[in-house]
Amino acid sequence: MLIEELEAALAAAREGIARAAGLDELKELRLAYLGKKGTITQVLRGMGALPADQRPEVGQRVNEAREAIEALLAERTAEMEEKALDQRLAAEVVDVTLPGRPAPRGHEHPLQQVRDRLEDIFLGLGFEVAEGPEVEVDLYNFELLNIPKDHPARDMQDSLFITDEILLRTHTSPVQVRYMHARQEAARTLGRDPLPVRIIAPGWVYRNDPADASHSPMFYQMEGLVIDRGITMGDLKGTLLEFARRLYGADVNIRLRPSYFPFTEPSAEVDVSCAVCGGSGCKVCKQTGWVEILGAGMVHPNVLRNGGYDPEEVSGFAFGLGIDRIAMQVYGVEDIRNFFENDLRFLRQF
Ligand code: FA5
Repeated sequence: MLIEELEAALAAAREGIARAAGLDELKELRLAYLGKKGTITQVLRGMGALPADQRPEVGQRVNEAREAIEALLAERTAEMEEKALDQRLAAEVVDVTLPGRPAPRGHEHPLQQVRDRLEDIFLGLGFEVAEGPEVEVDLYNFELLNIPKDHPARDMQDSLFITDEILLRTHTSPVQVRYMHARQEAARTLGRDPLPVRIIAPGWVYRNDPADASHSPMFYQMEGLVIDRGITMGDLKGTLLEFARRLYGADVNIRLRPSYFPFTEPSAEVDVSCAVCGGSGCKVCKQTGWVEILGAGMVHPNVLRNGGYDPEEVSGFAFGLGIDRIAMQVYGVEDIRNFFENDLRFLRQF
């Protein structure tokens, strides 16, 4: 009796599996025959009522039936999965002959481009790049640069203070003494030679300057610092002339006008002959033939001392240029604010 039931169940399972239309249906069939309450399982349960001598045969038949159903299920499952994959492959076919969709490519901001160019020039002259923090302490931004608290020279740089002692750096000059300290430390602990110093330090600086055509409260500066034995003003002028020629062309000239910075003595403003009119006078140079590009001078003995160098033994020069102002000249941009307004019509020109 049980054997007949088993044969019938197996035949029904075969037919059901052969006719199943999808993977879900196969799952249901598995439950219906092999699940806890499935037909085959029921047959197995009914075996307890059989005489002991019939049990082995029926047991074997049940196992065979179960294996047969398992095999059929596995076969159809594989078949259906393969078919589904084929369908997906056919539907998702990639036509490699289609022309690609071009991804729009951006480019570096004009200020970054000019910064890179300036760095390249100075690296070519044997300088290294150094960096310092944009949030700076009063000590490095002013005091160690020979600008004590309450010194009137602080009025030259309207500053954005965070606390009484912490501010947004107003220039890249704090990197001068930071770098000197780092070199002296390396000399002490690693036995490195603290000379020569030959660095540039580009980066953002901040001032409480209202924005106008030539001023921005946030702008880019690049510091230069050279210290060695026997460095003179001639080295300063030669370096800056070479820099100006590599940037603007072989026929430009520079001139130094006496000026004042607390951290250099003597100090100078450096002008370059106008690259636009060649020095004859135009709108860019305000009819003077010259354009101011940076401040510079011989490092003040107090600053050398603050950095751990002996002014009796070594000397140095330093300069600080406004990258934004140079970018304005290089590209003929008349308003510095254009660089910060993120107008793509402007930025795409560079
Ligand atoms: C300084 O900041 C000195 N630290 C430069 C220096 C370094 C002198 C080393 C000697 C030795 P000054 O305040 O002039 O100097 O600024 C330097 C340059 O920054 C200016 O020539 C100008 O190009 C640029 N600059 C100053 N203020 C602004 C501003 N608000 N917006 C854009 N550029 C500015």
